[in-house]
Amino acid sequence: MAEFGQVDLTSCDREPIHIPGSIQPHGCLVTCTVNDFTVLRHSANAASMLGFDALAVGINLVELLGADVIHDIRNGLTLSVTQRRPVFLLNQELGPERLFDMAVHIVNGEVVLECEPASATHRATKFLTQLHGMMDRVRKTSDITRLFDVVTMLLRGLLEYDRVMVYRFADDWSGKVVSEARALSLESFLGQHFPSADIPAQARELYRRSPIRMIGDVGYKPVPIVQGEGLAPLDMSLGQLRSVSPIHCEYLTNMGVRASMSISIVIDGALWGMIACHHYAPRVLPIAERAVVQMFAEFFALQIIVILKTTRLQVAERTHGLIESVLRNAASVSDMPAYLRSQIGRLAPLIQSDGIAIWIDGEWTSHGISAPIDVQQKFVELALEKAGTQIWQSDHLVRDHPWIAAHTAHVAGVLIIPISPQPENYVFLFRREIVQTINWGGDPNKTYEHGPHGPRLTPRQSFAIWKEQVHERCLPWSSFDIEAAGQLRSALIEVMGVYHQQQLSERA
Ligand code: BLA
Repeated sequence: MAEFGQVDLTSCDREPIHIPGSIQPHGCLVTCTVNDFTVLRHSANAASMLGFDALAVGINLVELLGADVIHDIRNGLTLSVTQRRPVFLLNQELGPERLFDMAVHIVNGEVVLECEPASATHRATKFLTQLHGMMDRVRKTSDITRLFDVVTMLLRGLLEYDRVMVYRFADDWSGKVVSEARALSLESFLGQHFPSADIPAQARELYRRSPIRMIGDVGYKPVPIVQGEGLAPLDMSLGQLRSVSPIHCEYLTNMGVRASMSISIVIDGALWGMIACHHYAPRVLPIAERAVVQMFAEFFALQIIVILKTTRLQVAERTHGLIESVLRNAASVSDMPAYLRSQIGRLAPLIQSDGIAIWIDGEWTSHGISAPIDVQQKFVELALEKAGTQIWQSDHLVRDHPWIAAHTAHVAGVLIIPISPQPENYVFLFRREIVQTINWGGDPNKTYEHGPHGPRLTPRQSFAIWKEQVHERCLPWSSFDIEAAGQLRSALIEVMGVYHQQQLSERA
């Protein structure tokens, strides 16, 4: 594995961001043994920030912190172990007039205490009083796009970051800004796509496990961790103060951003997306406020699940209704192939596409974009070879069948649905190339500064890379699309089966 802070643009995904060996300077860190609280390591700023000159590796923390604080920490640890995440202990008095918020967790049998200077009158109470109202708004919103907008608007109002976005991952781990609330003076990133490399695989895995992270000031000077001989580097995956990849700091700096915070949205155990916040001046949100935001994000994720489940049912019902209405009179139809050909325009809205074709009894009928005659035959061969009696899809025909792709430049992807019990009749759905419709939506005149890694680390360059990666591909066929295709397949196989039976008995 590479060393933290030592990677370049081609090896970002090998940077061990969980063991940076340093922290951000808006707090300090002390680790100790579970049994007797002997100090194992501490950040270089801990003694001065906490006001304990005697703090050093090997000393006992109980004497420094006092029985009351240790009691709270022990209670916190029990919760941390059962919940598998840090527990926040607010307003701990660690010395005369030294008030701290503390995050406590255990990693590899070691207690990690992270302390951030606190004030007695923080805004967490305001946050908590607003939380209920915010949750009500979320609960009442049943449209997913509207939900994203409600969430970015509410969070920007609450947190006072300059920009709050909902960033949603696609199947290939590229991402799209699906909602944004921002200061009017900023250029918009709404609707913009970014390549998977911008949040590399190990960062995504870390974010799946650890729900929130904050960078107080991208220009910070990391504070090293001092530790006893022979200790492995501290795993800071669940840490609050973890030092952040310098490459990412450079990215933010190039954008003019000074502080950021992002919260994971995890659905069914997988990272679905993030709420990403930017501020154009340094900004540290106190632990208590981060805890409230984290709770709100969990509630947001639950509402997404509710909406996705409802949508799935609605799509299935709508598909069922549409197929029903097309096939209602099918029983009395004497020429089923001719009937289905005549209904092609009504089948088209079933699944979002740019064109549909039906190949039935050796005849091709289409609606919207389609293929020239010589290519039609190739599509049928492709269907026989790849689909048979199953649904088959490609969002990248150039890769999966270069000859077809070369001869139908406007078709980038296809969904093939068998519609008879024997593999011979098919519905084809076609989609155009995705980038044909998407352009950079940010300020076209905006020029970005860049640091040692050059211009790659800017949103506009990211977008250009994403565009290159999806070149010649269509919008991927979603699980909803495949389910709808399955419903159509079952319904048509049934009517075509009956039709073929009738034909056989007529011939007999
Ligand atoms: C982390 N990259 C991140 C994070 C975001 C992004 C949101 C989470 C950290 C945070 O909260 O700030 C990406 N942020 C974006 C994008 C937008 C945005 C796309 O606002 C669009 C508007 N980053 C790169 C490249 C590399 C890279 C090219 O762009 C490496 C080759 C690395 N990004 C990178 C790393 C992290 C990261 C290593 C993890 C940072 C950490 O947590 O230590």
